[in-house]
Amino acid sequence: MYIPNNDRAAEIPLASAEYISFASRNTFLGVPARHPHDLGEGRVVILGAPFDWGTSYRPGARFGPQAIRNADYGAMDGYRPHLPTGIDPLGHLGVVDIGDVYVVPGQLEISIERIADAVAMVSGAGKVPIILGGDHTITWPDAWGVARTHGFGEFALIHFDAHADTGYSQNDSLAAHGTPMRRLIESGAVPGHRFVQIGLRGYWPEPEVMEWMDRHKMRVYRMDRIVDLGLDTVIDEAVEYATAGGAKGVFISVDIDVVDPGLAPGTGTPEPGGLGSRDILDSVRRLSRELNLLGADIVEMSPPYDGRGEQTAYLANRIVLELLNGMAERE
Ligand SMILES: [Mn+2]
Repeated sequence: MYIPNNDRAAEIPLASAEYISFASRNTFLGVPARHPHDLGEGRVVILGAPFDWGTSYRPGARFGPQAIRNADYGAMDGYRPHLPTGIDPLGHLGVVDIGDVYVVPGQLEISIERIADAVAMVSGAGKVPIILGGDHTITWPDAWGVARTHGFGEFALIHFDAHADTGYSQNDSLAAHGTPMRRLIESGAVPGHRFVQIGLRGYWPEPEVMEWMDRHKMRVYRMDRIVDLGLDTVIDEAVEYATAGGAKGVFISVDIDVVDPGLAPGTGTPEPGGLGSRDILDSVRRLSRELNLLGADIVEMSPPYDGRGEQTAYLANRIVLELLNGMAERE
């Protein structure tokens, strides 16, 4: 285990741009800033994990948290009344933002532990953590951190992605953006039978890995199956599956590459033929309305590859808002 040669840094699980140059400099749409040891009365805490050293191809997701927080044309006033419901989910849920985890560039293990500690701190305080990534490696510490509070094997994980992310290793590393779901299953944090994956397509992983997933009873909805069944039916089944066997709640992980790269090009491993923007927004809102959301992350948003209109950052921002709207409607 790497210990940084800096006692002050080692004590700080969270940090602003004071410590890492690519950390966010403001809060999500201007919601109140809080400190992890003083989270206040609200139900939801936003935090960033500007980590992209688990990436196998195009990097850049370290700039995701800042881009997602800022992608909006409105005032940074922490107030966003939703047209369909009239609810301002930011105010209704008392959403606050504690900034970005002090991840250490190039250091996988210490960064992962710090992310897990920060998420566990939020979860342990009875709040719902929403983590802005970062590459998909972070879902390992994100869901692991939630499991430290809510119990190993006690909740479902609904995973939107073009890729399964169940590889054993990538470039001989167990921690990488193609392996987090395998780590969660192996550790017992989220057993295979509590996984629902939506949107898989393309040319990875190989058949042996798909067989491993089958053996672990993961529920997988590939894009071709979604086209056959219709997305509404898939979400109906996901809700049913996620509550089966007494699961306490759900963690939702959205890899932005589940959306077609024509609509969301700002990502590291684009795979054509994905969901539409409307599809993902409606799906996450429905899931957080119908299920007990214990945590969520939005990952793989890579600003250097985004379009001139910053459409991927805008979409990621709205995915967070729709998740929050669903939660607010549920109450
Ligand atoms: Mn992924």
